[in-house]
Amino acid sequence: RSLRLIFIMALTFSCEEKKEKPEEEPKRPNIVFIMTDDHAAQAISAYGHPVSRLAPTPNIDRIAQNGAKFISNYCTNSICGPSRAVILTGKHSHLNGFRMNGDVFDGSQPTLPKFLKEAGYQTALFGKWHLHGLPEGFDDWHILVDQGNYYNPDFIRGQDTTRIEGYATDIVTEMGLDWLRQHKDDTEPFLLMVQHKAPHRNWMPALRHLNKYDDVEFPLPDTYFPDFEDQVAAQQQLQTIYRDMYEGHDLKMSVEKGSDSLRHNPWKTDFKRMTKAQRDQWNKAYRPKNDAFHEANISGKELAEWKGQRYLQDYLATVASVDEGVGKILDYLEENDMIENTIIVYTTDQGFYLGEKGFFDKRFMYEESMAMPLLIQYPPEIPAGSEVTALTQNLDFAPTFLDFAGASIPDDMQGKSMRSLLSQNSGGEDFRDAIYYHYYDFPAFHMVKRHYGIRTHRYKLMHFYDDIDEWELYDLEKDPRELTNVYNSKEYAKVREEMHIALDSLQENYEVTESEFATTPKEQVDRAFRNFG
Ligand code: SGN
Ligand code: CA
Repeated sequence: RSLRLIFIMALTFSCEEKKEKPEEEPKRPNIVFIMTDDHAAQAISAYGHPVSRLAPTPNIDRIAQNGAKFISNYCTNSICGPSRAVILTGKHSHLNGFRMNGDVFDGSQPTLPKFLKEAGYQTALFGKWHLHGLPEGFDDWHILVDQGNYYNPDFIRGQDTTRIEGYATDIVTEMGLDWLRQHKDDTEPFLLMVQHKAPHRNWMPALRHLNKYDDVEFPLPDTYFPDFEDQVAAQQQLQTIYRDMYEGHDLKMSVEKGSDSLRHNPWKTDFKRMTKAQRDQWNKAYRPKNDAFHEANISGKELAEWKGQRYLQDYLATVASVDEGVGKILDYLEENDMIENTIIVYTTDQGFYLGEKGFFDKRFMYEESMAMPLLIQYPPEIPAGSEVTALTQNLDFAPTFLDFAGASIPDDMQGKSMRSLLSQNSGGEDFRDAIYYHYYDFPAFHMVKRHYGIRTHRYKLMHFYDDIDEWELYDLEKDPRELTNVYNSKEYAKVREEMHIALDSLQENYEVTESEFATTPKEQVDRAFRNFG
């Protein structure tokens, strides 16, 4: 009998212990991180740009309505791999070692997923990786090969590469949902990264969206035909829509009326990999609009504007499937009671041009490409509909997630946790005075010169170097579109001096050394062999 009593007491004790335990442990939220590739803020209706009003993103906007919209979030280096490496490490490119696409990410270094794993999180990643080498620190992953393809993309998992039939955005969304279904009842919190190819070049919409915006006329920016006075690097870039886009590959223009053969299409694989049924449906949708173009017989300015329209129609149609995918993930989390304990993030690897300055692509430290849309919801801590005006960067993502997870933030991470900004809903003007930027990938596609610089709430100072030596200074309050370089204006002499001092001190704080500005022998060799397309 006494044995039985001891047994019952022990049982009661252990039950009590079990009952009490969850209350003692701080609740650690799940993190669902959805990141696209090249999604301009101008194409997210929560940001209110006229283009996005004609192509709204109601599901992405739900995150802004439920939580916070960042108004001044920027990347440190506006290009895919580098931005992803900054997100994973919380360190600028010169310290994480991935300065330009084509570098290989040192996967042995400490990263966000590794720290979260140590803290007891499950970690998973699906979709675009683009850091060359395989993901480390994830329990489960399935990545697109290199840039990924829109149709029937190849995915790597472990040692295997498999082609999956379908549309990349839908496949990646489904992988994320599948993972959620399998793990929704697990007791450990998780980090799930869902990373899309869309809306990256060459902007191929899903079959269901091939004609989505045919009847919409999007406003082209009033800087569509710029003169680039005192902007030497901008004069020399190769990312102008009506001059540098490939008429076949990018703009899907046919060689002549009645034909489905594409004009200049150097990378055949994007279309060749489609099944016959997909290609037939594609041609059926594009043939009439291409024929109408040939009939119109336009040239000059009119042709340049037509190209801008075709670009926006396709680009925004690829965004449509992203928005649908975000909606599915949000619905799933809502229906399964996971909203209260999940931080949901929507962002993209960098900003993008939708015709501003005549551009597509990114790379420049100018606003459109440096800005990174960022929306975060987490109802227990973030008031619905907040706006954060603090100067934040992708550098801050890892520290923020670690903070929410209750894990310690390593001293050598260069970003700051944004958690206090989110919970206070105070805007956070004093979070940071200035941010640092450095783009290295020259010569390369689009030929944007190497440059670095500083942005404060009001001013931006940039230095283009390597094969040129040009400084630019902008007063963003008076000139938000960065059309007038005031670097040599007397009126701004004092600002210029202060910005130089601030830049020097920022570089010192971020441990930027002289070697950052040199061309390495490897790059010199690359220059000789690179194919600029
Ligand atoms: C590809 C694109 C470029 C783009 C780079 C980098 N050409 O090379 O236009 O700038 O990727 O993009 S493509 O026609 O082959 O798509 S990034 O998002 O990966 O940085
Ligand atoms: Ca990108």
